[in-house]
Amino acid sequence: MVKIDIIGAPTAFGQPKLGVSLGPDAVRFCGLKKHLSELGHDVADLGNVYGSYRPEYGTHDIKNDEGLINFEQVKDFSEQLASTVEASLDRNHFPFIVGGDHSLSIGSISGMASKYNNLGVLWIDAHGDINNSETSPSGNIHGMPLGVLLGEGSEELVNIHHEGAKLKHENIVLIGVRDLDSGEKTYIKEHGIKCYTMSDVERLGLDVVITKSLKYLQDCDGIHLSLDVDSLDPLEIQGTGTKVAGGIFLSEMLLGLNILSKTELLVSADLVEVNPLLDDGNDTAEKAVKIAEYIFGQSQL
Ligand code: 6HN
Ligand code: MN
Ligand code: MN
Ligand code: MN
Repeated sequence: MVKIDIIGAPTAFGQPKLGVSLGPDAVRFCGLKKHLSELGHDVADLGNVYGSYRPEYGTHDIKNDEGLINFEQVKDFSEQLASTVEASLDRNHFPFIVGGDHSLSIGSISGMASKYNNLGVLWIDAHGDINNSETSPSGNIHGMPLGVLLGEGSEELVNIHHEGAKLKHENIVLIGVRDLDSGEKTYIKEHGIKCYTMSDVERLGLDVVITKSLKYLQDCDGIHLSLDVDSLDPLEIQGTGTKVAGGIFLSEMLLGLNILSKTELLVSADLVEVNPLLDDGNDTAEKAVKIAEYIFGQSQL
């Protein structure tokens, strides 16, 4: 039994498309709390975290002098979310953050890093999200959370919640990537970051990739999962803002998560980039709930 805190993170400031801030409620409407409770967990829904800026009033034309879009909004939201996540850890609960765009991981992982000095991260995503103000082709901060958490780029973002980098290069595993920017490729190679591309997932199977990743991260003091739904194949997932062909199918994802759910090291998770305004009905949120169930131990038997 896990004491799960569902934390809604309805931020949209990290990217340009309307609707991703509705993700947390779309997932709630599919019965997230009920389904996780039925697995025998003690589940609380803490509601949504809001910063000082309401997501529905987001504009997408404010760049700071480093070229970062909605910098103040992202910084402010990240501080709020980090504090909420840290408070959840103070109660010995499992923070489960539902987004919202992927810039939210700056906040969630900064909160985690206040208690974990050697946190491991599994980043399941079509993208690397490891840009910084210099390498980003877009200025969208949802493409930069890992860069920020590794101490790169904007100092003010790097110093959110506590000063300095929150993660070590050797404690990160990227899984399912198939759309890396050239600066990201260089960075990953230069720092020797562990990376299972989509081709690796196809060759080995996600269950094997997860098994190898857990072995690789075995000396960490905890593992955080950050799962971007655009890691899944767009044939199955419509409701997300940056779709890339040739992704993971849901059945394969569930197989991998089944392995992950068995490790005691898993201490927190983000489920991000559900955008109901781009969806076919509320299908992506339905699938997100299925994914959540498997993170928390659901199995087919
Ligand atoms: N995501 N690499 C592109 C960029 O703008 O930096 C896309 C990022 C997508 C981010 O999906 O969370
Ligand atoms: Mn409790
Ligand atoms: Mn992402
Ligand atoms: Mn992505």
